[in-house]
Amino acid sequence: MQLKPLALKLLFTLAFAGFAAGSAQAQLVANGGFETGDTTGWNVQLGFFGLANVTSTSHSGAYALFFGNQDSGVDNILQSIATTPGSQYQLSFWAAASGGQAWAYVDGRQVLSLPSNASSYTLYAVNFTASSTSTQLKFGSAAGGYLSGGGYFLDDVTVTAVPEPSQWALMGLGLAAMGALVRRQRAAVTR
Ligand SMILES: [Ca+2]
Repeated sequence: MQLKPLALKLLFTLAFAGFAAGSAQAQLVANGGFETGDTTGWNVQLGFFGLANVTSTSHSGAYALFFGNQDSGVDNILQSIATTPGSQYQLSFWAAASGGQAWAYVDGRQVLSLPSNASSYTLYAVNFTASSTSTQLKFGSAAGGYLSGGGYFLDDVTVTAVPEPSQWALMGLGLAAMGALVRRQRAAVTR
């Protein structure tokens, strides 16, 4: 079947829109991988913060954050990100325990409690719905026992928007359009 130019143009438009919808899910966290070599983009509260700059202790890149107790309190690291009220987002990060405990919070609400025995890097993810134009992320860490020197490695913190159903439909159409274009091109080559 020969596609008419108008239909072809429509397919190109759909393919582009689909890809645009897919690529719109940008990372919202600044310095989520700590590759600046410091805590730029984050606010730190109390305690001891160090950056592990050995690749064997980072999940990716050259740096990871090491935080936890060298004191008797909980160390917190915070960042506020721009969000759309009512929209869904996914927070994900990699973390590894070094004898400590850690917790993740969204707008002050604890969303994850990390096990103190997960000593190899583990991917954690949780979805949340934004309630305002700014959402606060917070990670807290403390040792299992005070002054025992424990803590947590944290790396690759990301927040991305979860596509709305309409965006999924658009992405699906885009993929279908790309498939149709590829099939058409293959047919043209083999002719
Ligand atoms: Ca990193």
